[in-house]
Amino acid sequence: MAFKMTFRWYGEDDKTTLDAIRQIPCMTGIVSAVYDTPVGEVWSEESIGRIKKLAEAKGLAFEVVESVPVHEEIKLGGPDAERLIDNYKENVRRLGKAGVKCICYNFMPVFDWLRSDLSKQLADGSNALAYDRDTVLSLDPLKSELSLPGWDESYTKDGLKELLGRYAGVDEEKLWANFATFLKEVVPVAEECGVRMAIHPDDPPWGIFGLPRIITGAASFERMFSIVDSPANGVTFCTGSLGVDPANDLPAMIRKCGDRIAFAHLRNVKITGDRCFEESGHISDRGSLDMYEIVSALYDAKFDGYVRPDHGRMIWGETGRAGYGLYDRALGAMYLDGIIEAVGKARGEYVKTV
Ligand code: DNO
Repeated sequence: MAFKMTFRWYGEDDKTTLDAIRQIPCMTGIVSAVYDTPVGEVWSEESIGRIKKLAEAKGLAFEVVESVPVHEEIKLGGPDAERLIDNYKENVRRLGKAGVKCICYNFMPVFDWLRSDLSKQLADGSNALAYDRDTVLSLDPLKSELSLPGWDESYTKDGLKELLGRYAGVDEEKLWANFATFLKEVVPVAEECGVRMAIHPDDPPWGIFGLPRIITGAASFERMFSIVDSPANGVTFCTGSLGVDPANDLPAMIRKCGDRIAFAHLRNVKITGDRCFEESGHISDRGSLDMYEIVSALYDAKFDGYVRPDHGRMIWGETGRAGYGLYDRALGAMYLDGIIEAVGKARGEYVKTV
């Protein structure tokens, strides 16, 4: 059992520096990715090696990649899918060779995570990401000037229109079939390389803009495990993504699939209405999720993997990448570390995060 505390770092352009990250007392490593290569292509060993070298020079490990993005052609099952899956496998091999143990990815068509507001003012004067169902329903991605955190900025309006058009023929079952093809090809390679694939749930866990979304709760996990039964076919248990659907009983899900959780994104969310939520501070008291119960369930499941605080609010006047400032994520990490220590010591099972 192990909880290895990590922090997401967006590379050398990130305002949050490795020097800052190393000063958060519980940090063991960073979570990062190669950002200089177009989606779908093979990452150079130099670029991978550079992240590792920079991190290790600051005493931080580089064992988790978030993300190796899955090209839309693969999700669509398009004519170029086979070549792109081969590239993906090559990335898994190269990352494994560089010491990476866990690869976070997602299978969300077109959009990654989606919010209607990137800086909603909270009662304490901080601001955070929020999602309002009616606002999202009123949006037309082809018309509105959207700037979304998970949005691939490289889409032109025409490119996006064409892409959305191609998805018109892809329902949930078709997406599952394409996902199965991907898993059957990639998971065995990961297993061979000592890497665990960790799918990130859809965020939010329901369909948007008419696009199918399939990784939404306990049944999705069971279905994907049945496609390829391997410890390398794992999940990123993102409490904030799964937790906005009250039907998801997170501690129960953790107890059920705990040995498949390779990576845990631990953050709180406050459900403010039907399909409406805001991202609160990490502590249980501020949100709808009980973080103590979640950590306890991870202990019950004999969790052995990486943990990271997730989106933070913007506090103390900080500005920067929505959800990914330094201060509130650092507070979150320390809070989580405290719970991990307290639960672990009470059970006589505490394994230090560092
Ligand atoms: C958002 C992140 C996601 C995540 C991807 C994984 O903050 O959790 O963008 O990195 O979905 O592929």
